[in-house]
Amino acid sequence: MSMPIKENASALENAMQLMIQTFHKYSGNEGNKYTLSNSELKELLTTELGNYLGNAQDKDAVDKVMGDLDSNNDGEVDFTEFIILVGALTVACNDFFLEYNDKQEKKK
Ligand SMILES: [Ca+2]
Ligand SMILES: [Ca+2]
Repeated sequence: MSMPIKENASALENAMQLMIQTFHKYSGNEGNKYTLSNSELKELLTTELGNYLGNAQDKDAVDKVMGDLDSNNDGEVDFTEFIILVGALTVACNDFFLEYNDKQEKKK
C-alpha cells in the first residue's frame, strides 16, 4: 500500500503517516490485508520495535501482546488496536524521559 506523502508535512504528520505505512507493510502479508495475524504481529514487533520490546522473539510474549491488544477478540490486530500499543509505548517513553530529565536537573 502506498500513500501520498505531502512534501510539506510537519514532523508529527510524517510520524503519523509512517505509523500507518508501517502497519500496512506487515498487515498485507497474509490473510486479511488490513489486520495483523499472529505471525504478522510478531514480525512487526521484532523488526520495528525490537529496541523497546526486546523479548518479542519469545512466542509466549507475542501471544500475550496479541491477547492484550485484540480487544474485539477476533484473533487479529487491526489498526485501532495497534495504535493503542504504540500510544502506550510512547507514554512509557515519555515517562522515562521525564524521569531522566528530573535526575539531570537534580545533578545541577
Ligand atoms: Ca494480514
Ligand atoms: Ca482484533
